[in-house]
Amino acid sequence: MKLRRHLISLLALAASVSAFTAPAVAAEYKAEYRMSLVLGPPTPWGQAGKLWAEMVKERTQGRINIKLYPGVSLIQGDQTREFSALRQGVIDMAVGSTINWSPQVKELNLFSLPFLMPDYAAIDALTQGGVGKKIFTTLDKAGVVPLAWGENGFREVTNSKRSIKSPADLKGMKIRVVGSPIYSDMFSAMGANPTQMSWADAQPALSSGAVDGQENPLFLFTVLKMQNVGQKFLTSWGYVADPLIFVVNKDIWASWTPADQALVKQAAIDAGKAEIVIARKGLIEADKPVFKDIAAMGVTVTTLSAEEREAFVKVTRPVYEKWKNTVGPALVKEAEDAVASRKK
Ligand code: X2X
Repeated sequence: MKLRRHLISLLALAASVSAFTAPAVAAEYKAEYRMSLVLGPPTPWGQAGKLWAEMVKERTQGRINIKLYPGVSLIQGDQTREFSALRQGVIDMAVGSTINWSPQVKELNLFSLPFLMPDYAAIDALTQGGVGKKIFTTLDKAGVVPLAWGENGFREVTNSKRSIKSPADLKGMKIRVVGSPIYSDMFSAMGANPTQMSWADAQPALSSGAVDGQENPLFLFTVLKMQNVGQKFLTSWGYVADPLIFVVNKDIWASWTPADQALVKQAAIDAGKAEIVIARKGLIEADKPVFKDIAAMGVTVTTLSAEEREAFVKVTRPVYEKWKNTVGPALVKEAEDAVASRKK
């Protein structure tokens, strides 16, 4: 009897020791992790996700398998809910646009301040410097683990009606804008008639003519052949550029060993760098072949002179001032200084 009791308590001890040590030895890994993306692999954004997933699988020797969910399909296409879904664990990881997460993380509106970033060097000065670090601290506090930067790109405006050279040309034009309110403010300030909708809803709205125009990086124009849905006019104005951010849900991150965390982070950094090169291809060369390709599709391409551009800067300035307070004046000042002293 005594021996039996002794044996039972020994067994209980063994069980509790193994329960205690088990997570450290082999954390609970899921068979598959779910990565959310708005755009799929034909686009640079989709490539960012694909490259990250492939590098992670290879470098963790298959311990971490990631499936891509483009079209934000885990949240039925409602891209402005992506950040909340990430925090809640509906999504395990994402390569997401600062625009779509701005409703939850107000500092991310920084990248949507009109005409803050005049060129690619300006984007880099923000994402690769102190501003980028502050944004990552903010994201960490907001409940996700930020790992690396990628790029959606400069957003250019296209439409089915006429060439846009001045704000007057936009007057009354129905423009699809993303679900982040600063975009409605900007297009209203320019005299257009902005309509907020998800990217999923934007495509049929363009085809049916329910909206006259849209704004997005040019690779999307080419991939979707937007000239076939009536988008005959393109203006290159570079008013905003949206970076992408590679993130992981906090609980998922904590479930991985430190060695795997390091592999996932380095893979995100490497995939981000590679994707930024892809996103800029055809746009940074002196002859900008992407514009030529689009013109060859029968689209009228307008490039603004410095004075023409200035007219857009001027009408959107009140929007900049209003949103500067939402983003935080100190962060905006730091960003303006970083842009002013950028290496060109
Ligand atoms: O909805 C858009 O315009 C897109 C695809 O660029 C974003 O997700 C921000």
